[in-house]
Parts: sequence; structure tokens; C-alpha cells
Amino acid sequence: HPERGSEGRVMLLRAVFCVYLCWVWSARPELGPETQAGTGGAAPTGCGCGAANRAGAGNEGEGDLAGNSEHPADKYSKDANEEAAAQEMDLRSKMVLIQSNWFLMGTDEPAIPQDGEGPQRKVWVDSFNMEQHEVTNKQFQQFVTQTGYITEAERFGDSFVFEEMLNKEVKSTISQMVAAAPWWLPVKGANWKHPEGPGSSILQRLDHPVLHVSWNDAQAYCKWAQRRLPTEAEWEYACRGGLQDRLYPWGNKLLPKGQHYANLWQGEFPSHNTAEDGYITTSPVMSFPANGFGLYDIVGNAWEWTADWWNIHHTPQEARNPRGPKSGTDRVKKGGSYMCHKSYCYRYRCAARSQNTPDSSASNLGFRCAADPELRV
Ligand SMILES: [Ca+2]
Ligand SMILES: [Ca+2]
Repeated sequence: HPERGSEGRVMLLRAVFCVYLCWVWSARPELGPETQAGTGGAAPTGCGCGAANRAGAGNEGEGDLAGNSEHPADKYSKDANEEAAAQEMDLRSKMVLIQSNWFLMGTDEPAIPQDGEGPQRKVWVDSFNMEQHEVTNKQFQQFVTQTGYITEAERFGDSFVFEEMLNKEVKSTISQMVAAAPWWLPVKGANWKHPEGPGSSILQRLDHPVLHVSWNDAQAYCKWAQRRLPTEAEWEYACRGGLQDRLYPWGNKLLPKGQHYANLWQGEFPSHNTAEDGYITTSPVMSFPANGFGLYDIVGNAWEWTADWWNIHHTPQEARNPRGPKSGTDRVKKGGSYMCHKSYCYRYRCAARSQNTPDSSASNLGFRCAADPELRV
């Protein structure tokens, strides 16, 4: 594999350079021996390549690193780099094991009946694992780096962006819009790497949920991660966090003790976002409290794709591990996003649902993966 080889060379060069930098850094005259001795195991502040290098260089003083393979600094930096390489190899989210059980899916008091939120029905779900948080830009970046995957938004050449995220320059180039939702603009060049189109970047948002990924893209990531998308039933059971018949993952009150439990929209949609919860658009994953199962941002932040085809007709009969209809045109998404406000999109409830075609993408739609228990990593 040619990329692997060149990656290896780059890593080796990086390692050599890092050792050199650490050696230069440790030899700086203003750093007394006490300072160096006291840094063992602490987070690196100088060269950025780990405490192990610093401790090795500090304890042993200045030496000819290149000419002495027994030098502890060599050993330490090798270990540190191997450790870093192992971490680089697996940036996938931690998973939470959710035990099999019955739960009440849907609601008999639908807020948006046309979405097929009801009726409430008893559903059994086998044990499964759920990723702790939405897949981040950094995680998706690793997938793309390793596979060369090209998302559908990149292939189509555009994606939907919420108007408020765009600057005037980009807005002025767009004439077409969605009649029923004029705040959605198709932006040329918008994709997961450029969430607001050319000129925007994810560099400052690597720990935010990846956006502009279609259902097909989400499938591809989960498959690569040796995981899969959750079924709608799994997702909803996970959302409820062990509580029964509640609106939100944490209970029935939107703001318990005045606290925000999810990244949603405050103010007037779509004209004025007060961002009382601290975020106008997406937030870094895990910025809000976890639910009873230890899952973060299960409602709010980014919408999440599920495996199921969309259907609004449900029967009240008990079901075991339902997987939705056999075919369809749209896939189910759950949880709402940072754009959801009660006045317009009261869909940040566990029973709420919505849909998109599997090739759609937008600046508020992401995903997380699930896995069968035996696939737990
Ligand atoms: Ca917000
Ligand atoms: Ca979410």
C-alpha cells in the first residue's frame, strides 16, 4: 500500500525531528535541573511530543542521541511514538453497552402526529453497543485519510447550509432555495471539510460532529469502523436512557434547574438565536450532560441517521427488534439539532422523528454508530 509506506516515512521523520527538538529544548539554559526533574509524567508544554522524551533528556543530561542507540531518550521516544501511532490507528468512539430490555417506543401524545410518533408500543431490543457521542470531524477525517472515501456532497458538488451560517459573499451567489424552508441554501462546495462552503474549514471544529454526511456516507463510515448504524428502535431506547415515557433523555422538563441539557435553539427561529446554551451552531461533542446510559448529545447538536427506512404507520402490537419497513425512499433521522426550537421543530424529544433521502446532506445532520455486543472494541 503506497500511502502506508509514505505515512511510515513521515512518522519516522517526525519522530527524529521530535527527539531533536526535545533535546534542544531540554538543553535550554533557563531550565534548571529542578524544573526538569519535576516534569516527569506531566503533560508536555514545550515541544509537544510527550513527557517521556523530556524526562529522558532531563535525567541524562546532554548526550549524543544520534550515536547512542542505548540512550534512554531513544527508547522513550520510540515508546511514545508507538503509543501515539496506536492511538492514531483507532480514534473510534468509546461504546456503551446497553442491556436488552422492553421499552415503550413512540408516544400516545404526539407533538407532530404527521411524523408517525405514535402509537406508543412495547418494543424489545437485544443488547447492543452505542457510540458515546456523535462521530466527530476528526474521526471522519481519519476514515477518509485511510480509505480515500469521497462523500456524496463532494460528488454532487453542493450541500444544504443553514442561511445564518453563511457570510454575505456566499449568500449573494445563491439564487435557488427551498420554498418551504427558505433558510436552507444549496451551497456549492459545501461538504464535511467545508461546512459553510469554500473558505470555511473544520480545523477549529475537529471535536464537533461531522456534518454534510449522507446516510450512504454514514453507512460507509460505520462499516469501516466495523460497526453499523443503530436501528430506530435501538436509537430511541438509547435516547431514553433507562427512563420510561419521558419527553427528553433526562426527563420531562426542558431546563431542569434552569440548566441546558442539549444544544438547541433559543430565541426566535429562524431570525434570532440568543444561544443561551452557549452555542449558535454545533458544539464540541460531550459539551452537555450525558443521559442515564452515558450517551452525549443524543438529542440536539446534530441530527443522527438511523438504519431504518421511513414509515409513519405503526401498529400498537409488541415487537422484537423491529427494523422498520423492508424498503422506502427516505431514511429515519432522530434527535433534532442545534436548529430545533419548540415553535418550529419540536423534534428534540426521544419519540420525535424525521426523514431524508439517503443521499441528502445538510449542515445539521450527522450520525453515530452502534454495534452488536460481540463486536465491542
Ligand atoms: Ca444552541
Ligand atoms: Ca445529536
